[in-house]
Amino acid sequence: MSDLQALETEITAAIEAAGDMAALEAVRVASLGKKGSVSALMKSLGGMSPDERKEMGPKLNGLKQTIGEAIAARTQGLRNAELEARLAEEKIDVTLPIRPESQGTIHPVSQVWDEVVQIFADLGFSVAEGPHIETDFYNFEALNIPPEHPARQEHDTFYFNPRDDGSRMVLRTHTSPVQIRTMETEEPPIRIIAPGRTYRCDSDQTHTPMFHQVEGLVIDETTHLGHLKWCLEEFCKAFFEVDEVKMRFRASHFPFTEPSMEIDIGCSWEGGQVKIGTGDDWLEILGSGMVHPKVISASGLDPEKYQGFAFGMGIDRIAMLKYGIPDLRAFFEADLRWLRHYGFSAFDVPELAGGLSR
Ligand code: 2U9
Repeated sequence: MSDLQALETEITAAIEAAGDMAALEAVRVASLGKKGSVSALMKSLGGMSPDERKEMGPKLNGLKQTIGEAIAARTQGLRNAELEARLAEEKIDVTLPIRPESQGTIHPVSQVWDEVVQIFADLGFSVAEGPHIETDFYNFEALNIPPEHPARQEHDTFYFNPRDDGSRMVLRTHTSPVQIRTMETEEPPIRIIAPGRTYRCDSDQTHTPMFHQVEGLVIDETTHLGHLKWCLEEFCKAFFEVDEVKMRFRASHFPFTEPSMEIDIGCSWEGGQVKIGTGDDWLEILGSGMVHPKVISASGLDPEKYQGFAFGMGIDRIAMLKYGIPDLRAFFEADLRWLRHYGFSAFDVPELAGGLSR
């Protein structure tokens, strides 16, 4: 074996044996570095005769290239091994149960929101969403609430600064704009609920500037008041988890429905606790009615062909009723003791088959 071959064998063996990047770098410096063995041989070319140089030059260049390639291959091998080791070490088993010390809870509003969605999904409704910052048209005009209508005062609206054309955007005072937008874009039959945040400039023991509503809308060619009554009765039984519920439909007035009804459910009070379903007392829980023909045509549908019903309720309010929570303002104070007391386990996912709440 020639000296050059012996050197190549020695260096490539050292490259293969390098266990990490630092060891590999040391082999590179010792061979191809400024004072390395191969570099020294390259320098010796200058002192050779032309014939010797002709013979040795290509051999040394070949050696240099072989070592360079061996170093590059080993570098890649070491990087791959490094990555494999990291992946093995940092592997997370997402199927492991959560740590017992985890103290997060699901807020009652989120829980009740999910319960309502589950019940209406079972009745064939889908969930619709829309912007929180709305135009006057979607929040008022299309809902048969023209400027100067007395209902505008009741809505305690948060207005944004006027735009160049004088119009002012509003924080939606109800989720009704979502239904208008749905009627504009979808062909009946329509069966939707619109749960979401709503905003009114009002704050006392029973009102917060931001609160949660869920509204519903059914539009088809022959939808009538009987459908409304059945649907809301089914909702109340499922939500309060009772077999029978006494209901009272009281004539009311909303600009967007005609006729309009407020719905009370029977209840009784035992030891300061309300019992839902039976009894001689009443609790108001819903507003409802047949959608006003003007609202149907403002959304681009033909009121001669289509009719339907709508309803609305406060999620915060029905959460308080169902879970015996006395103070609305505590909902939004982020008090950990309150959340631990009234919050739900993350495993308590509401679903009808297993009972909504356990
Ligand atoms: C369209 C047509 C009709 C939605 C309705 C009510 C009655 C109602 C209140 C309940 C308590 C609001 O949270 S609350 O203060 N809502 O009484 N809402 S009918 O009617 C609509 C909505 C959209 C296109």
